[in-house]
Amino acid sequence: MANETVFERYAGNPVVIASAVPRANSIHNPAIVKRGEGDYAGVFRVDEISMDFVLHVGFSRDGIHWDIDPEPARIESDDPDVFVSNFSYDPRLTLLEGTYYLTWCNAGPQGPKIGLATTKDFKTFTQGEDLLPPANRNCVVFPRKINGKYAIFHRPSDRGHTPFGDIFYATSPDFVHWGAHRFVFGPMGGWQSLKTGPGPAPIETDEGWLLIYHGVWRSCNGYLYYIGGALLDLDKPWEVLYRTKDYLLAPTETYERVGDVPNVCFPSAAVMEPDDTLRLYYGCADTCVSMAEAKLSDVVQFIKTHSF
Ligand code: BMA
Repeated sequence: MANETVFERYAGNPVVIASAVPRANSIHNPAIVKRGEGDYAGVFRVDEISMDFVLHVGFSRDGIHWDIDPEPARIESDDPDVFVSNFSYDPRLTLLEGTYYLTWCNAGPQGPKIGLATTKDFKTFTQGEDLLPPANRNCVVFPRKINGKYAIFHRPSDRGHTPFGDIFYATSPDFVHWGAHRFVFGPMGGWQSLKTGPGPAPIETDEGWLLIYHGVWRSCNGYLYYIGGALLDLDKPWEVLYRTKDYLLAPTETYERVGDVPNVCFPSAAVMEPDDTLRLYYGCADTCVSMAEAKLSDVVQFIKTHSF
């Protein structure tokens, strides 16, 4: 297949399409975790036939065939001032200290902001205060504390189709107060020359934190979304060790090129499988969900040998 270097697309892509949910116009950009053999759970972005953006939970035994709840996820708070917006999109999930942390873009009239909820069973989610105020569109939680603090990558933005995108690192002692923001990296030449943003939860490797991210190139016809990877220092994750100059995946298949927003590969979930296999889930053309696999060691090696 065109442009495959390390990741090999699943031959049955796309794995989830809009017909999985009665009210869906499209389903894409999912957060997915593997809870054990034969037990996958996810939170999917569903753009409804009203074009409200809502989150739906799904379950799967093989990570390929999914049952998506026809009703939106039950994300609840005792505080009426803490609520899920009807413009909720791009969830990310991280298992941290035995609890799943869900972050998503909980956009409001003041712009995109980062929502936060936790769950242990994916049946109900307890919503907390928004993790970050406007304008911020991407946030993912690290799977462990770093130097005694909780840690995130996030991506400040504007209210619109943000023509910039730099990834920042921040920490918190209590998951409430976030600070010590450090610039990690931003746009560089080629396919990532307009903006960048963090994808799935960082994966700890011997060579540093693996961050799979999206990079955007602006052509005369609009934005194109690509998938890249970076290795970041384990103790100082704002320090970039290596970062792909060549992309890991680009929109070339019909289901990546054609849809509500054409030419989009948007990485949002990564699952480790037996035999060092990394399974990457990504949204395609803001319309459906696809999957690609690679050996984790090959991804790390590719990033090291195809870096700036
Ligand atoms: C980004 C996000 C994603 C989307 C992408 C392409 O800004 O909104 O949800 O997949 O644009 O439209």
